[in-house]
Amino acid sequence: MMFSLLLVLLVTMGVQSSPNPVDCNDIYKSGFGQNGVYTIYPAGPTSPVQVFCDMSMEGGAYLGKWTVIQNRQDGSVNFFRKWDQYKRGFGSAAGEYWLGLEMMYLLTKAGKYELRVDMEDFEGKKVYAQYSSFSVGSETEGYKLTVGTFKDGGAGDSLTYHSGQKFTTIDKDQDLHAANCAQLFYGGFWYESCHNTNPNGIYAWGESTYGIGIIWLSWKGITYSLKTITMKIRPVTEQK
Ligand SMILES: [Ca+2]
Repeated sequence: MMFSLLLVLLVTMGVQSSPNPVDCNDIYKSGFGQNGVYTIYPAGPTSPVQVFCDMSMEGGAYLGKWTVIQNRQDGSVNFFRKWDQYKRGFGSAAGEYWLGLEMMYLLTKAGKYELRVDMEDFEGKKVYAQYSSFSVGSETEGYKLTVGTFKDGGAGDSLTYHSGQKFTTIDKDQDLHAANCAQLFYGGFWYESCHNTNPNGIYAWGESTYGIGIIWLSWKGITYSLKTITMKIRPVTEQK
């Protein structure tokens, strides 16, 4: 009896050792190694948010684990949404979703993160693009995007063009084009005038009218809409 109580106490203490994980790396460190949906608290203990965690290993070395901030895979979620939705996030962590700009801001304000964009075409080919840093400014700063040095995983670089840009939605134009790029290209993004990538565009099953699909220009061009695209971030750790 005493033993059981002690065990329950120890298990409870163990779970509570990281009571409010801010990202998937914290989840992993507290003993959860499976890919899947977990709850994180980037905005504090009263604001839980569900995310998909990619806990996979790379080359055996310990590296931080990936927190998915954006995912497209089947067209099941509508991404043509207004500012408030892009700010708060939408969709399902088990499928397609957008984490939300406020959460991205809070996460990347608290620590240094790198970004990886994984993508796949309808022939089953997979490539990626990686950036040495990723941060999102505050709402006052227009949720401005900043990405660091590009590393090629076969996709080429279609995101550096967007670094330094504010976020634009159908109802909030903060891009550099005379018109509203979100209205022109049916998405919401850190448009410039307008884009080299449109990950939140229309799920178009391969063939896209000019620029409106899920585009990654440097890999498949401006009229190919990808099968999947996933944006994920992890804390930058010192290499030892
Ligand atoms: Ca504009």
